[in-house]
Amino acid sequence: MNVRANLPTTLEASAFFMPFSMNRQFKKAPRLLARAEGMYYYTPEGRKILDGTAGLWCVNAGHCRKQIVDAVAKGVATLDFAPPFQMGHPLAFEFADRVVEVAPQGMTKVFFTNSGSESVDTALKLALAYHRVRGEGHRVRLIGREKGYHGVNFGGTAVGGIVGNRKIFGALVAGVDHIRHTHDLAKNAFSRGQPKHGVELADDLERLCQLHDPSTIAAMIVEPVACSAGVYVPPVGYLQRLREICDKHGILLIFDEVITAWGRLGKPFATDYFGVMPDLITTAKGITNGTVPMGAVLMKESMYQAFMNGPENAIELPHGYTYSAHPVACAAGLGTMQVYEEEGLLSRVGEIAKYWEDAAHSMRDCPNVIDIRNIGLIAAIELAPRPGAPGARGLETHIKAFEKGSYIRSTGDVLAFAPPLIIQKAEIDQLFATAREILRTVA
Ligand code: PXG
Ligand code: PLP
Repeated sequence: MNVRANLPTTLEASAFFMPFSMNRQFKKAPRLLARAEGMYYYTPEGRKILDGTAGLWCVNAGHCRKQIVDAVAKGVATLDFAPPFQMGHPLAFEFADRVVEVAPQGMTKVFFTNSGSESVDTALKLALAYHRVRGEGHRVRLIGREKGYHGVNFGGTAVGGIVGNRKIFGALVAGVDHIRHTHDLAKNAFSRGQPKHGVELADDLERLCQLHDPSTIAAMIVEPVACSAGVYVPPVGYLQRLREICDKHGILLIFDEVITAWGRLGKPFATDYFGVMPDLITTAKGITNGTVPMGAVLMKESMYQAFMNGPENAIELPHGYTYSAHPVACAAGLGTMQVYEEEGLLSRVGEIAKYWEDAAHSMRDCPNVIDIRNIGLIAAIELAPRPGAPGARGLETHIKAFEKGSYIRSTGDVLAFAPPLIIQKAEIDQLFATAREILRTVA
């Protein structure tokens, strides 16, 4: 047993193994956040930090919104936990119905999880099981895309396409393949919105169909806009083409909307924005404004009904989490939906997207900038890697931005911007002014 008195007091000696972090570097020079309100974080010393990334792409309504905080407080004091297997509580049903009201037309059933990663693994299992219960158990393959990010569980890691997230974790899941990514600076650098070139990259799915025999493929998963790996906006016509190929071969199309849902593109979901209907949608993050962990998988009625054909005294889907539809998460979600609705946040981005785009592209003359791309309230500035030190410019910018009072995330040498949807023009100016000031100093 570790005796309390012997426990360390400095962060460097702390027990906390930080996720997706440079532990040793961080613990030597921490960047701590102590509280938050609206568009801002505050450090323990009281420094104000403009949140340029909505936390981790999740705090869409801004921080510590009273209605959500109150809903959580009331929720936890009323029902702290209820078993979700063979038992229920009213908020789970109410929240599922509320989500479906906002969801793209035709998405009528909801399976709750606790994160984007769990949503992805749930959707992949649903796809396999759906084929199986319909007598197409030969569809066992799952297709992802290079540079895709689908969370960190085994299924999501396997269909994901970020090498660094995969390579130390063994053989992952059998039967997975990937189509090519869509990043093409030679043709599409400095695109505003959807790039013009690259619809034909979707035909790579057809190539995999020919390679594997399409009747062995269960599902294709893509992020409508690939955010985590560096913001890759789909070329014009690309998602439509993927849909057509999936339809031709009976393959389910999964849109991973963990980031793109809940107003990020100016519509409730990216599915609405692009006008392409997937068979399954995964989401998380903004579903509770990041307050209480929660995720969800949305499906069409026909998929749900495919599972409802067996005996009524049998469990239809042997899958679920202890905390599926957790009552406090449902309370947070209902509070969140109320804020989104009252403030029109799921369509607000449409009003500021042009201003945002212009502000982002005004950075073009900064040193080392090789691309700027944007869609909705998302933007990325790609920097040329420092010779021999890829990622160093990105990280240095992130650290300096924090010192200058802005939270700007870097992924490799790509700076990602995705603030809360409540951002005002003055704050957009401030965010890019900080970035400009720093980029001038990053050699
Ligand atoms: N799918 C997508 C498309 C995501 O963006 C996940 C799944 C996994 O969600 P959870 O809740 O399990 O983390 C994500 C998460 C970044 C960053 O810096 C992005 C995510 C998570 C952490 C960091 O871009 N996206
Ligand atoms: N591992 C063990 C030993 C368990 O008993 C459980 C759940 O009962 C799990 C893992 C899964 O946990 P969760 O349902 O929170 O995902």
